[in-house]
Amino acid sequence: MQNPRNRLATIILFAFAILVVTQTTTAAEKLPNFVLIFADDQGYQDIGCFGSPKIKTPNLDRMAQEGRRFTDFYVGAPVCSASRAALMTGCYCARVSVTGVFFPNSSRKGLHPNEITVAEVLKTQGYATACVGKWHLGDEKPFLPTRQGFDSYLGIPYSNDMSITLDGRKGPPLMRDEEIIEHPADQATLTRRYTEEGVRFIRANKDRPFFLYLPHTMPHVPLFASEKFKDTSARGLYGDVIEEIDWSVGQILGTLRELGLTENTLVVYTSDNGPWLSKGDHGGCALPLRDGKFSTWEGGMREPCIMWWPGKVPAGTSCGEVAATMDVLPTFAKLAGANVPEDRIIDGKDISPLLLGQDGAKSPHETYFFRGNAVRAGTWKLHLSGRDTVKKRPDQVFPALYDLSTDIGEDRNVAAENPEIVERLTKLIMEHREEIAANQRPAGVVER
Ligand SMILES: [Ca+2]
Repeated sequence: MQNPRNRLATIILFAFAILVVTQTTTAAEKLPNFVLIFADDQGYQDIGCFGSPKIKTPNLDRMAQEGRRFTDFYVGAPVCSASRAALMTGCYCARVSVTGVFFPNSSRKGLHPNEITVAEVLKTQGYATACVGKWHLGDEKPFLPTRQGFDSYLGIPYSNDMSITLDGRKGPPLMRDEEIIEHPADQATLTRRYTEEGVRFIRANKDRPFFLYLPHTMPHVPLFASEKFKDTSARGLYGDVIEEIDWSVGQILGTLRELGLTENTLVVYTSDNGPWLSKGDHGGCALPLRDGKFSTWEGGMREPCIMWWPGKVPAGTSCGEVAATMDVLPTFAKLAGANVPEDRIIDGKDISPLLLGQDGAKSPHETYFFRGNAVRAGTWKLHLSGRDTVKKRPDQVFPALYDLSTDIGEDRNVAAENPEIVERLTKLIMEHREEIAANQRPAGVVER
């Protein structure tokens, strides 16, 4: 028999233990899920609620009605690999020395395995993680998603116009984890199969925090739509492809609704870079922005973006503050209670005040740099150089200054009228170049 004092102590200890267990469980239950849907080469205008005159996107439009559109949302580069490096690491792509595009079997390069991806950050909080779609941060084994924080992978590891030859057959491979399971990949079924894989992952992990990264292979050329969507859009095959991705978004959000996960899941939709304009009808549209993929004009790096989290992200709103894909890592970390790496420079910032619609929330970026040759500061954008990929402008001179608040199409160069602003922004670009050069980390290289 315990004496009364010991019994009281035992009871208090027991009650305290229950409290601790309960609080820990509650905290674990409250960790939000993340779904990041990343299209490939989709233009600023290629969603109904971003102004597409012909492409029908009822699911993305509903996502925007129930969530928040970001109108001034940027990617890290106007090409695939570099853009993905910024998204995954929370850094300017030059910081991690991934500024171009990786090719299979030739470059032997990839995002350095020592880089800490958003998936690795979330793993520290016990998240289930999956990458479904196009990786494009290196196809050698040490660079694959399974080596960068993702529990599983299904997809083509690079662009769908890149090819390898196996047993005399050419084309891109479909991989599961680290093995090729289909070659060449049956591209007309990819969007559907990625969607099914994503839905399966959400269902399997509905009772624990999860991160689904869904970087679609489409609408990068060559375009493929399934039989159900082929020849259905008023915008031709490109429209078919986007409308199938829109269907996919509907499947993902519908699954979250069905499982009762809507109030605990942040879904982000955007694209890796602007439209490939030289592909004509098979490319997208970035209007009213200037130019597209490969360029640092707005059309190359400003993307349509929708964030959705019913009850948290204010419904039916839009945000015109500057935000970027490199903000994803610090923002997800903040919302998941995870630490942002402190042993290295991370350029991205926590934009949760913007997505949660906090009163008076402002962009954390006083400056945003475009490949080290342009900068946006407030509504000013200065280019020290640049090129147009389709509509050539022989009269273009540099430095070129635009006020995006009145000239979103970067059409009227007002550098001559604003020498002090040109001088100030030029200095910022120079300082940025020097800072990156002094604090650059290497890409990964496989020795053979
Ligand atoms: Ca791309």
